[in-house]
Amino acid sequence: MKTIFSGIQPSGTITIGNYIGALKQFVELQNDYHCYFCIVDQHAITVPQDPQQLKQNIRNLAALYLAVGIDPEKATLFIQSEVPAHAQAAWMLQCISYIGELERMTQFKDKSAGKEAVSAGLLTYPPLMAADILLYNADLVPVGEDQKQHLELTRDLAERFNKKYASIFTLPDIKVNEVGARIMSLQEPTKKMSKSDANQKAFISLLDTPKQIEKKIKSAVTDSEGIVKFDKENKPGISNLLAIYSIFSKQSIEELEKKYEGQGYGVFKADVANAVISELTPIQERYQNLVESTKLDDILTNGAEKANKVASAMIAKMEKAMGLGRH
Ligand code: ATP
Ligand code: LTN
Repeated sequence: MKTIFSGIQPSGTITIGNYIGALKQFVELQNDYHCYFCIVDQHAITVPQDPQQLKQNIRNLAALYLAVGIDPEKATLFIQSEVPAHAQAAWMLQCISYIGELERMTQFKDKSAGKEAVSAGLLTYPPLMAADILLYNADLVPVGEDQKQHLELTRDLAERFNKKYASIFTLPDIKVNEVGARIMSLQEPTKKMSKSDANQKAFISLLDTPKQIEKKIKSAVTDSEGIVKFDKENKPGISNLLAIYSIFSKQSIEELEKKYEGQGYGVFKADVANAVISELTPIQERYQNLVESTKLDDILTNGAEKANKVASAMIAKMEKAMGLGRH
């Protein structure tokens, strides 16, 4: 059976972008692959986090993974910082990464732009991500489109290591969904929806109430044409809502375009909101039952134990290959 690894940062409450681009695929994939799903808290601290809030976000994210349908009997769910091998491997991979290639990453450029103090961790984020994936010899990494560049770098680092030291890493392939690989901000539909956006109106979180969802979709930026049609270039706002609606209602974009022919944006937006609400309500109910439970702790402890076994064996191989210690 092939192996999958993917991670989500506990840098806020996950959005419908994370859900559509990542989580929803995870649930389907867990039946056919050996899966590792990670709460990448060490990635989250590459930008400032409030410690109390971070702790809560980690727990919430774990509960949400389960609430959307990740089954701990099938997949290994764990917290990155509870498996020290990630930081150990990241250091070794940093030492074969070039500053130039890290500086070229668009996520680094976006997140550091205009900031006075940029952490070194923001620059060395990709070798940590490569470590996550390579430690488990993952064959496939399901992510949103924004992670393509990081995946390419992961393959480059794996190849470099394999050539220079010993051929121990599997080169992972990226898996991006066709529709919904990039859900856009509701306020600036040319920018990706992001859970850490300062503007709360830009995203819908998985824990938003029906009222909040209705309001956010109602105030989503569109255009003045009044025609419900998919045209990413000229109608990014409506196209984004169509993509969201299509996924939540399981109707094709063409079907939806037909359905709303001759109608304004008001009815369309109300229906988009309803489709989102009806998918999120049962998830939120399951989440409420899990978030404060000891069952959640047991699942995470068990997950970390399983991940530790696999990852520490790979660390031994990496250290041996590089000549570290007394292996
Ligand atoms: P942050 O705002 O803290 O940078 P984020 O919301 O961009 O976080 P991540 O935790 O970095 O999300 O990503 C988790 C997963 O969700 C990744 O696979 C990523 O590609 C996917 N993802 C993130 N945003 C979107 C989006 N707008 N559309 C589709 N997929 C997305
Ligand atoms: N960098 C990713 C999150 C992430 C990840 C991973 C995804 C960290 N490690 C390993 C897939 C595999 C992001 O910002 N979305």
